[in-house]
Amino acid sequence: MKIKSVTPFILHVPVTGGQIADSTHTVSNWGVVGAQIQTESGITGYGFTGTHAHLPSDQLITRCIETCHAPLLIGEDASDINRLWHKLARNPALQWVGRAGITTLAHAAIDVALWDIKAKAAAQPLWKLLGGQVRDKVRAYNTDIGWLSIPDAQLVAGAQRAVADGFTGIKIKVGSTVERDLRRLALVRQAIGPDVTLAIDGNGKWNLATCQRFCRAAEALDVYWFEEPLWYDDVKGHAQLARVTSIPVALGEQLYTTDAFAEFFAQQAIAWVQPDVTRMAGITEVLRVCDTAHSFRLPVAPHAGDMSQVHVHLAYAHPACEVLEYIPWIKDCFTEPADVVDGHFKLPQLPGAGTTPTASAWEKYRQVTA
Ligand code: 0YR
Ligand code: MG
Repeated sequence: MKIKSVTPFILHVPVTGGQIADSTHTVSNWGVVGAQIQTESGITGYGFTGTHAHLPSDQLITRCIETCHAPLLIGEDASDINRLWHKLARNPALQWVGRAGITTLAHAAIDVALWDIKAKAAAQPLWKLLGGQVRDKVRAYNTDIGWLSIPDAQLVAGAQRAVADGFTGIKIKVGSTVERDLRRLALVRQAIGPDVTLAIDGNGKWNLATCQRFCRAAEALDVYWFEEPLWYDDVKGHAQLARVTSIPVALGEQLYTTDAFAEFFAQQAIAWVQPDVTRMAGITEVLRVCDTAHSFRLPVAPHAGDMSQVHVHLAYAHPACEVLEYIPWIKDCFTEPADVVDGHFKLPQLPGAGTTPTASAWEKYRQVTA
């Protein structure tokens, strides 16, 4: 399966309601920025990272794919995923300028595309190649009802609608003011009752003192996890917060490497582990984090930079993955959307990694890559 071509692409897909915000980001489109890899045997694979659809930085990623990664891949055997992972990650010139950031996001797209090719060549959905199904169902939790930009009444209505639709888990954003966020959390808990898991996500906005104050009051509301309470890289802060609150600390969506996760494990600063195949260098690197999490008996809840198109395969196959994020922005752009029925993700059936775009999405959302 010789690699014949590596072609970058960018799709910008509108989010629900035209615009959403968390504590640090305002987003109108989701960026699907990736690589199409063609083999001489005729199989085409797709992989992508997830961005805020900021075209200039998206084009840094596609340029890295086109001018730095493609020359390292052309002529190689696409099925040599482990060797090619190291060839890209340990390339002396690229690790000098990268190791995290643009080069890793580009690498994520490449690694996922190679897994897509491998699964298509085997005529199997990716989860079968990852060892097969370990659970009957993957529970979904809904993030799309909980943005910070949604007014209180609409937030409550959205949470109730999600529960009526069958979701047994939701997540709402925090990180505005302690008073506003506590009010909203209490309103939602009251509206959904005690049986639905309710997580919160601060997107790294607050400091330790604010988190401690918030947690003291929030503990009574049965919070499933507090995601990214503090700045992403602050290991000792998360460790300190974890020691003083009973609310489990979740993080990982902004971490690029196994080494970054290793520090959080070592300091017992993490209770829910949230790697992302679009942030780390693909499935290959995320599997390492999932295995390590499992060795500490910590649950994994992958972050959906891919809007769960790829992670649904991982979650069906890996014993550590207990629950998976649902945000429906881009699912209809793919030949097999990551759909949720009765609060659980459907088991993918088509060969591949769930990353093949439809012809209409390709036509409608395509942006120039340079
Ligand atoms: C907006 N999920 C997240 C949105 C999401 C972000 O940037 O994508 O809130 O990535 O934190 O858990
Ligand atoms: Mg998050």
